[in-house]
Amino acid sequence: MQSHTRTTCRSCESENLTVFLDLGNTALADRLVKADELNCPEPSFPLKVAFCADCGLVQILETVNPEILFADDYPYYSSFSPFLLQHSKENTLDLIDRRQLTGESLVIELASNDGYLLKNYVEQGIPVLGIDPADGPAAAANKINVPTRCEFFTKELAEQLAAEGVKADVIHGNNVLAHVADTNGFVAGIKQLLKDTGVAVIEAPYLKPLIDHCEFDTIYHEHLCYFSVSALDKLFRRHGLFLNEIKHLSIHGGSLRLYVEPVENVGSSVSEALAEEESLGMTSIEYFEDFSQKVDVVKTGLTALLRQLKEEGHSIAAYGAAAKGATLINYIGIGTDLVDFVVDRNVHKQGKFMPGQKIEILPPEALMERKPDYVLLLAWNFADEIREQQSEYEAQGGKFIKPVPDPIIL
Ligand code: JHZ
Repeated sequence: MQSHTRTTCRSCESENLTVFLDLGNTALADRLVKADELNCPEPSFPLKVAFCADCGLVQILETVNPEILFADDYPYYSSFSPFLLQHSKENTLDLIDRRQLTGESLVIELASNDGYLLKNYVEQGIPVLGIDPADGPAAAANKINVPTRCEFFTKELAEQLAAEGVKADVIHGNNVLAHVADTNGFVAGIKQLLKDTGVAVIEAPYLKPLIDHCEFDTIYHEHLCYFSVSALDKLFRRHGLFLNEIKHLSIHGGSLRLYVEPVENVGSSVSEALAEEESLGMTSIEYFEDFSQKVDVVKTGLTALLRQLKEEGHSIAAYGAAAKGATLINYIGIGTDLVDFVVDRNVHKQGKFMPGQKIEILPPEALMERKPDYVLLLAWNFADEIREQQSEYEAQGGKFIKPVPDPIIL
């Protein structure tokens, strides 16, 4: 089966779901099109976003088979962003210190990708285990001596590992909780693998900036859930885990780092966030009701801006063959009539084409070679890093366009 449509909440299984945004039938954001596939039909799936009135979880209704979503040629490699590498290193050094980790400890990462995070523990002599279902990134991790099992993390795998005596002091899970179809099984698996004194440190994009800054492009089939603190709190408690601390992070347009433990010790960061969400009304559907209109304002504004630039005779390219870029260009309808090419540092993406709109992906050097007048920042979350690298392009008169929350020329 390629996909199925849910009628109950991914967390609490209530039927009280209300759809507040429909992005239409959409191609898969990380399924880049190869040159010899350009004339083949592309699979596309509904992308409807709903709110659960019982536990407050925002979620998409369609579940695409993970074997299709995270297939062998899954192109996302964490190590292409120096900012992400630095961010991950600081996280590990902080935990080594806070939890007094040693050569006797064990750190597990779920969705460990190419070993970008665990390698920091390996360097300090701390034992690690990576678990990731994507062949390419998992092989890259093993190559740099980050032991990695190429598998999906499920409740069953957790039971198997626990039976082998594997118990972790720290479990990392960055940008994975929102990706798993069996949300409850995944959290139950974490509980199973965590020592009584252990901590799960989980990063996930935060629902509040998504709504406040109209980051609708971060919605795609890989992201099944869009978490508020209150929905997370309920999810963990159901499995005997407690969300004791959160940190707000700027990464990916605004994320949360969650510190989750088997013992209850809720700090002020969590109680304050719960109170804020309650007072803002994020725990009821009204908060989300005008989101669809806000998305259409971005659509109209960005289309008008790009069309005007084209009419004035300017050339436009885009930066970042990001998954979020696929949602943006496909929902707004930005094709090769507006954008000539996309650049991306990730060598696994170069030479392929964006899903849906089939815009060619080239190395970043193409910007200086072809000198487009404008560059649409599809990876707007890395705007500062990208502009720093491309300072020569800007110095020579090139301009960047940031699409959200309001399309602007930087
Ligand atoms: P980036 C990914 O989404 C995929 P994407 C995934 N589904 C997820 O959950 C989120 O991350 C969190 C490139 N780049 O990271 C690299 C440059 O070329 O925002 C990427 O292709 N030069 C797992 O894909 C893209 O831009 C650079 O200097 O939306 C950025 O994609 C930098 C910094 C990035 O995530």
